[in-house]
Amino acid sequence: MLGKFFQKPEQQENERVPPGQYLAKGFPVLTYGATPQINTEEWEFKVWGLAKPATFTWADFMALPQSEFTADFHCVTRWSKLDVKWTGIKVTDFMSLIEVDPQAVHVMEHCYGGYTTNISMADFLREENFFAFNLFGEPLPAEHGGPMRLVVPHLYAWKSAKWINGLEFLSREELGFWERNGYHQRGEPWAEERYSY
Ligand SMILES: Nc1nc2c(c(=O)[nH]1)N[C@H]1C(S)=C(S)[C@@H](COP(=O)(O)O)O[C@H]1N2
Ligand SMILES: [Mo]
Repeated sequence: MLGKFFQKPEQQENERVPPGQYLAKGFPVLTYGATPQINTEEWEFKVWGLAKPATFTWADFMALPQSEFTADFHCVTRWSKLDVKWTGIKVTDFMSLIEVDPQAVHVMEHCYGGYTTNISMADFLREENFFAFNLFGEPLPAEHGGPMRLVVPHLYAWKSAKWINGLEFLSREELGFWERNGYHQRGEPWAEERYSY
């Protein structure tokens, strides 16, 4: 694991690196399948299921408050990257635009390209979650999920859907792509919730 692509955390970084993780040099790209190429003019974002169906454009998102975020990023394949700098829109600000049925307890994140991942409402609605469109001051590159991705810092990064284009609100938990293929339903890195078996 160590060598060209990984390094042992420095002492002061140690307490920020969850068990079983190594620091990546650079920012690896982890994608299952091809990278969708979506421009902001054609980009659309939908909500459905236990929510009033609605469609949003890039301009609708850009009209929401924007902030800078610094967050640590933990991939279940054992690399972590500390202090990733993003610009984005808080999930809680976006949620003020939509009407969700109080019966909704889970959310399926949908993406261009067909990737899905599930998250509980409680994990989704956390203050620190955001939709990101800039990475280190540049427009988010397509391979990292541009033009827009979700970032959920407190869970393994497979929950941070790249090319996100929809939220399906659910009355019960359903499993997304990796969760159906053996990954943990929740994926909390400090508890090493890697696999469901
Ligand atoms: N749409 C989509 N989102 C995705 C993935 C993917 O394959 N497709 N991979 C996930 C995984 S496993 C990780 S670790 C992170 C990687 O993000 P990065 O490529 O920007 O490092 O994106 C997550 N989001
Ligand atoms: Mo990952």
